[in-house]
Amino acid sequence: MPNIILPPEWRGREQDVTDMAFYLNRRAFLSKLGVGTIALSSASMLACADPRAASVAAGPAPDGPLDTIPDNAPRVGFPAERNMKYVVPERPLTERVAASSYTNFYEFDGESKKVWHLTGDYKPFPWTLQVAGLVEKEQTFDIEQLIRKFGLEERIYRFRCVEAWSATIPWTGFPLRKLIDACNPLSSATHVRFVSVNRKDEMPGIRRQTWYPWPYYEGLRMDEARNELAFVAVGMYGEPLPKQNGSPLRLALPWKYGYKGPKAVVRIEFTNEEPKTFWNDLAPTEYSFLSNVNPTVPHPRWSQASERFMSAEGRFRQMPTQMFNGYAEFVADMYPGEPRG
Ligand SMILES: Nc1nc2c(c(=O)[nH]1)N[C@H]1C(S)=C(S)[C@@H](COP(=O)(O)O)O[C@H]1N2
Ligand SMILES: [Mo]
Repeated sequence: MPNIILPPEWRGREQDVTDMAFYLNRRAFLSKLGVGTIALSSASMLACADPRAASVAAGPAPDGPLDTIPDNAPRVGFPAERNMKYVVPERPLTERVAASSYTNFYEFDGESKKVWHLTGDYKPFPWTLQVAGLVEKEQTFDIEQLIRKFGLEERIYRFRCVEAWSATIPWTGFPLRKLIDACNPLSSATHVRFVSVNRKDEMPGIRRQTWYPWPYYEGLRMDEARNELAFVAVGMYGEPLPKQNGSPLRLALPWKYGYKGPKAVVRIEFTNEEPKTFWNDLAPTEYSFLSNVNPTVPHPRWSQASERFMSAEGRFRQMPTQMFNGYAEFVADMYPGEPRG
C-alpha cells in the first residue's frame, strides 16, 4: 500500500499490518464517506472484530463453514484418488471443519479468521481463468474444462502460515505444471504472476479495507511453478473448495508460507522479470518474494522455529517447523542461497 509507511515496531504478522493500516487510514477512510453513511460505517467498523456483526453488511450469512461450497461448482472427478506419494506421515489431518473455519482471506476480512460468515454474496461461478503475457497466444479456460483436461488427484500436504500456525490438508486438484504447459509460455518467460478476483460487490473486505492494493497478487519463478509439488487446488476433503478456502481455485505450495498461495485466481501472466507481490509490497522486510518455510530464519518479530499445529477447532499443539516445511527432498536444489542455519 503506497501511502502507508509502517514504523518498524509495528511490522509484524499479517494481522499487525492490517491493524496499523486500519489505524493510519481510519481518518482518510472516514473523510471519503458520504454524510449519510458515516453512522452506519463507523458502527460496522467498531464491530469489525465480531464477524457476525460485520456479516450484517455482507448479505445472508451461510449456516456453517461447510455450507459455503457453491452449489454450481463442477463435481466431475470428485472424489479423486489419493496420490500416496504426497502424504504426511507424522501428523493427523486437520479436522475438516477447523480447516474451513480458521482461514485467511482478506478480501472478506483481515481482522478475524472467521471469514466464512462473510461469504454470502460471493458467487464464484461462472469463472474464467485468463492467460496473458509472454505466451504463444492469450486464452481463457473454464474450471470444468481444466478438470476434464488434467484429471484430479488428492494430495495431503502440510500447510504453514507465516503467522506460525499450521495444518494438514487433503487437497484435490492437479499439478500447476500441467496448467503452465497448457498456457504455452514463450521461452523468454522467467516468472509467472497470479492475480486473485476483485469483486467489490461480493467481497466486503475489499469494500471496507480500501487501504489494500487490491486485487491480491502473487508470483513464482518459472522453475518453482513447474516443481512437482506446486499444485492447483479446486477442492479439499473430497469436495469442491468452500468459498473461504479460495473457491473456485487456489494454489497450494506446501514448502512456502501460506500467503504465497493466492486464492480465487482469475489471471495467470507470464513475465520476464520478478513480479511484485501483495505482502512484499506492503511490508518488504517481513515478507520476501521467495518466502520458503525456514525455521532458521526468524520473522523480525517472532521465531519460525516452531508452529501451532491445528488438529481440530480451537485445538493447537506446538511442533517444530521443518526446513522447507518437510519438503527439502523436492525443492532444496532450487535454492542454493537459502540460509541453512
Ligand atoms: N486472494 C487471497 N489469497 C490468499 C490470502 C488472501 O487474503 N487473499 N491469504 C493467504 C494466507 S496469509 C494464507 S495463510 C492462506 C490461507 O489459506 P486457508 O485459509 O485456506 O488455510 O491463503 C493465502 N491466500
Ligand atoms: Mo498466512
